[in-house]
Amino acid sequence: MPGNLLQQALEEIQKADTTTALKDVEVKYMGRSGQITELLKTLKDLSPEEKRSKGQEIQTLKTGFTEAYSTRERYLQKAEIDAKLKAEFFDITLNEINPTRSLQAGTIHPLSRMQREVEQLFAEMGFQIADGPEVESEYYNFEALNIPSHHPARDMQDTFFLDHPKDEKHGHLLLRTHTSPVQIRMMEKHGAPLRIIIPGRVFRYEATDATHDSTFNQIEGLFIDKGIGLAQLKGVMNEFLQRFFGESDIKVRFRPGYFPFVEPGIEMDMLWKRGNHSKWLEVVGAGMIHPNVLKAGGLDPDQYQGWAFGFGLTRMAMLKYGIDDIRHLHSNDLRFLNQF
Ligand code: FA5
Repeated sequence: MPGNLLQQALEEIQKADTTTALKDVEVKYMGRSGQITELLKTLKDLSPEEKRSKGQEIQTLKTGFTEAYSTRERYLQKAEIDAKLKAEFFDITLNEINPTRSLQAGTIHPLSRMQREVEQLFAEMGFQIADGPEVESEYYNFEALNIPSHHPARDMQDTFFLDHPKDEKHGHLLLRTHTSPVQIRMMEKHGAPLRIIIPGRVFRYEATDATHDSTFNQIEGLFIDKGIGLAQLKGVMNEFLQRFFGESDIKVRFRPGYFPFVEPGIEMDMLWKRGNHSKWLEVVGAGMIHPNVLKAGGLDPDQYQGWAFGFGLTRMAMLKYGIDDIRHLHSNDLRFLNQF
């Protein structure tokens, strides 16, 4: 009976829960010797009238089957794709759940952290923060700082020169050997009074060892106003060191130092403890700004005085964290960096 047959086929189509099972139902009814196919084969033995009525019945059966089949097929295909996608879902919480895989979060480099700390301390003392270019001219790095060419003081800071044509006014380009050239740039730009610090990287063409690197960080300080003296410089430096190193028993010594851009000049050393023995480590150069430097910055030395200092930030990091070789700080060695 075609009506019963359709009923039975539709039930089987609904029951098929995979596309493979559905395919089996299709074979069972519509395959080469499927039940509907077999019914069609019987048509040829019937009389023309019977053929017409039976033919129509079988045709309705076939259409009913095909429609139900395609609807079910589309449904099952979609369900199978959805299941597949669900299985491919990327679980972003996996790293937290799985204790064998830890997430490596980056941290701030000890030098950057120290620089921020120093900036904060000076900001609290009323200093502004500025910066200047790492590629400088001979003029700003030396000339304007009272170090003319052929002055022996140029040899105090061995220099990386850039392969670049010489400029008439500013001379060769170079990698700045200290942060002091920014003193001139600040005077030119802002005039006086000034109270700023200038952190930055500096470069020297010199052999490295445990306390010397060819790239290191300095913090320049600049204070220009009327009636300024060395006493304030010492006061600010002491205050800064006390805040920076906290209550720890730091030992410092001041001594006269020579820099062409200050007069008088001083240097300060700090006691660096390495195991059983300790050694004085030069940490900062400073002094009263030379009148020629004020003039180069466009200021009148009869009206304004000032002092400046240049801290070796990298050396201070060695003292603060007990680092025994300055080169660790630029090694990018995670065994070293992970300690901070
Ligand atoms: C200067 O660079 C002067 N511009 C400092 C200054 C500024 C003096 C303002 C007066 C007024 P000096 O070459 O000494 O000076 O370097 C300053 C500090 O940088 C040193 O005290 C030391 O702490 C650090 N330093 C110098 N050379 C190196 C190096 N190769 N590696 C690491 N730190 C260094």
